[in-house]
Amino acid sequence: MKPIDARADTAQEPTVLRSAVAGAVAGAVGIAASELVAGIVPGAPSLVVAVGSFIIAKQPPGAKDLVASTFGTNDKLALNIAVVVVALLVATAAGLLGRRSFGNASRLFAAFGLVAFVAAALQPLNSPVLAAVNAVVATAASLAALRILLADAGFLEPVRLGWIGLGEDGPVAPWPETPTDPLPYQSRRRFLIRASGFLVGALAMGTLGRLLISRGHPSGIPVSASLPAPAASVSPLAAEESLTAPGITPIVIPNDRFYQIDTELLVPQVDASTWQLRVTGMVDHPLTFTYAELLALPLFEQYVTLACVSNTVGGGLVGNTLWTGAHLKQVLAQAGVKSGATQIVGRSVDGFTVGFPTAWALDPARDPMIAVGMNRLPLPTEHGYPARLIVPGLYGYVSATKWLSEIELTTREAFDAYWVALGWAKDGPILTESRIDHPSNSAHLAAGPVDIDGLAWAPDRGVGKVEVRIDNGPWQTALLSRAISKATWVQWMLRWEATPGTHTIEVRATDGTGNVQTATRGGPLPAGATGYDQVSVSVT
Ligand SMILES: Nc1nc2c(c(=O)[nH]1)N[C@H]1C(S)=C(S)[C@@H](COP(=O)(O)O)O[C@H]1N2
Ligand SMILES: [Mo]
Repeated sequence: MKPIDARADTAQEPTVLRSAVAGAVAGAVGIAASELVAGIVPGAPSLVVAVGSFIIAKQPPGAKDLVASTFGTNDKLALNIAVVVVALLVATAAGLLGRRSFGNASRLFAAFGLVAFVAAALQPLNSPVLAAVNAVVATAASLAALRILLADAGFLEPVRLGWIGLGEDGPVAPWPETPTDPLPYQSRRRFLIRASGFLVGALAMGTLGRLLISRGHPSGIPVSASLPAPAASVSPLAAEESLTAPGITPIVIPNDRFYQIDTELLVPQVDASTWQLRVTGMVDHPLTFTYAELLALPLFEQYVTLACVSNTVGGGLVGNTLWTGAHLKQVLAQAGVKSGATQIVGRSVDGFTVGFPTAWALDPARDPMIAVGMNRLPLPTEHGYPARLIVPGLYGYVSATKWLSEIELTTREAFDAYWVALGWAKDGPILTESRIDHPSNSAHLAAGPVDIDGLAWAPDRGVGKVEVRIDNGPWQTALLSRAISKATWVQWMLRWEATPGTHTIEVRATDGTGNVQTATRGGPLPAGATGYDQVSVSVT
């Protein structure tokens, strides 16, 4: 490289701005390096994700409202971005500190690395060793970049080979008395070139790291391609079990369109060849199943509608699909449930927990399952591969443990599951709900016949009736698809002669026991959202 002649270049006094930029760029280099390590090294946690997950896990009780939406894919992205922004602000502060004392800047970076390490190491799926390695990589990369940039900015002596200036105290390059006599190594051009070079490098490393992380580790865990034939399978759906209307939400949601809710920023990649499911607690015979042993149990299929308690009225956090799995009751019988074991706790490899009454699971009217398949394919990773619980009639947060690792029999009093401890109801029966899918809110329609359609569910009491009313008029009974079972949703439809003007359409469902959906608006905290879904349309 051609030596830079500081006198020919615009030599300048080191500026506050440059130290701030140096800090932020150094922070970006550290974050990007750690993301790259997380992408390349199997098992190394992403520190960004670790800090985000830590925030989700440590939220104050009752705050799921805020975090419920955080579970949506976009909000998870937002949380990741927020973590990066905060980290860059801290790094900027380190840059500013570095003007007076590189030692203090180092300590701030090291403290931040320590926080990221603790956040990562506290999560059950992360290896503390790899978390430590990654935090050290991030800290060292940031410090090296900061040391070089602060020198380029004129705050420190130029970096000599093999020395990144760790622990050095105070600016070692006193500013000369006269601005006409700059130190030879101070150069605005060199600072700009190097800072932008580092930034581009950080973007490249970060992008590559993220890509590798989201595609799973290169040494990727194989997901089994098919399931054994179930001992009992369902027959194809009858024609009456679906309504035909253009664009109507299908009775069975395809796997890639099924809603996803969990506390994970990156879903656990479980290796089914080493995975085990344990049945523990108040049982006569604790059991352990490998994936092969679980698949060797008599498998059965059933359609069950799963819903999220944090779904708002009219929202999409609900889905119906064909699950394949083992009978939970059979596994419990094999284990021998002790009397007094009133709660079944489902634990996930990631530490997430659910809890539901043993009596609910053992009720002869329902067949809860240890599910291994969705729409006749192995569970997708996002939906709990290799196994999860599906308990008809209960919200997911009390029942549907994904990446299941343990079923523990205990008492209701002895344990509060993940969301219950955060202020959500201990019992989570799915409320009777109905939703208008068409027309959409604020739609413009032509006068004449309009088909209104949507879904209604009340697992596992069944849907008895769906009614629609226009502009507070009389409730009109809608046409229903024939319910597959009491545990599934139904489609409904009503033909309406739309007249010019603005109209409000409302829907309500009655469950199989004759109880009408709650009209009062409320929730979703603590037990689910109530109130009727409604849309406004203008007709011309
Ligand atoms: N391990 C684990 N399982 C979990 C959760 C979670 O955060 N972690 N969320 C639960 C919640 S709140 C719901 S609504 C369902 C959603 O299942 P799905 O993502 O397959 O739709 O999973 C449940 N199982
Ligand atoms: Mo949920």
